[in-house]
Amino acid sequence: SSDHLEWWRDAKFGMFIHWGLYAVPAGVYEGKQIEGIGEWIMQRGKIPVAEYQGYAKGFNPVKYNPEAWAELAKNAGMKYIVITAKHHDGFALFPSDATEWDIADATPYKKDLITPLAEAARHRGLKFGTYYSQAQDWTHPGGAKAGSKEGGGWDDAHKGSFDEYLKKIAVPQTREILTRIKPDILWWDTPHLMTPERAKPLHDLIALRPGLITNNRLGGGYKGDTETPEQHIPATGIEGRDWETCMTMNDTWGYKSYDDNWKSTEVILRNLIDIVSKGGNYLLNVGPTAEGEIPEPSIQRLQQLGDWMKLNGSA
Ligand code: JFZ
Repeated sequence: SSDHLEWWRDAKFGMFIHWGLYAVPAGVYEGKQIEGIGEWIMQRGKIPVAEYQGYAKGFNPVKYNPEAWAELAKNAGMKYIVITAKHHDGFALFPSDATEWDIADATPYKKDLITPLAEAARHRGLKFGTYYSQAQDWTHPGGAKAGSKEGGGWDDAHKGSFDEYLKKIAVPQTREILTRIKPDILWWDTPHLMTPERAKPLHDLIALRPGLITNNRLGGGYKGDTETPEQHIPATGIEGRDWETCMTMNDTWGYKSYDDNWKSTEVILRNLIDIVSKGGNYLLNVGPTAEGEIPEPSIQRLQQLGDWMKLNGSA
């Protein structure tokens, strides 16, 4: 409940983008469809680190068109975009000096994926946010793994100190994001193993970006600015807190080639109206392919939402 949230409260509707190397296997490992959300395939398939790293060589999103993505969001009536700068697989979609496990060093594409989207968004008057998995990291030694104690994992390469991981990867990368990409929103996720002592150095970095909006998933007792109900709409909103329902259009965040369980445009529109009527924001997800394309069913739905917005004077 402070002024830096003013634009966010007015915004109501944003685009969430889960994009990363998991779009290469796209839900299939060793010829088998792996159950669950696509961006968790490394964990669900217990894929060894060295093997997963091979996906980077197949990640060459030459069809990526950040201008078209920002235009799609804008025309759907969305006012901001939040993209995965690093998800749980530890891979950075921006060039990072803290690691070689990033777009610049590990892929044939080599070019930053995040800053061009920030620029395309801002060029259209949209705000820009970065998702950052601060605790879970399934590649860098010591990173947290859901369901495991410190140092646990499914590969010897996971062994290491969580505190060292925070010091060498999470803190420097958060600083890179805040000073180079300069987002308006920092979207933390899954605070596994986070304590007040561990969260504090990350929390202290927020001061680098005056006005930055953060969510409630840093951990260590920090509440952030916004609640993040996941895949559901609280029946009567959330008393005394700003909130944002994040939701998929099908059943995955990261791209899966065979997930065809798309919500209808009507359902998505009803969700938006329901959420806004209860005082919340709607962060609606798209999961682009490894070539850099937003799936056609998502594009169609966003265009239909835009048609409704124009009829009703909100885009
Ligand atoms: C997390 C991630 O693990 C997932 O891959 C995706 O990025 C999603 C947006 O966030 O998943 C969660 C986090 C929190 C809850 C459920 C799933 N929760 O609080 O119920």
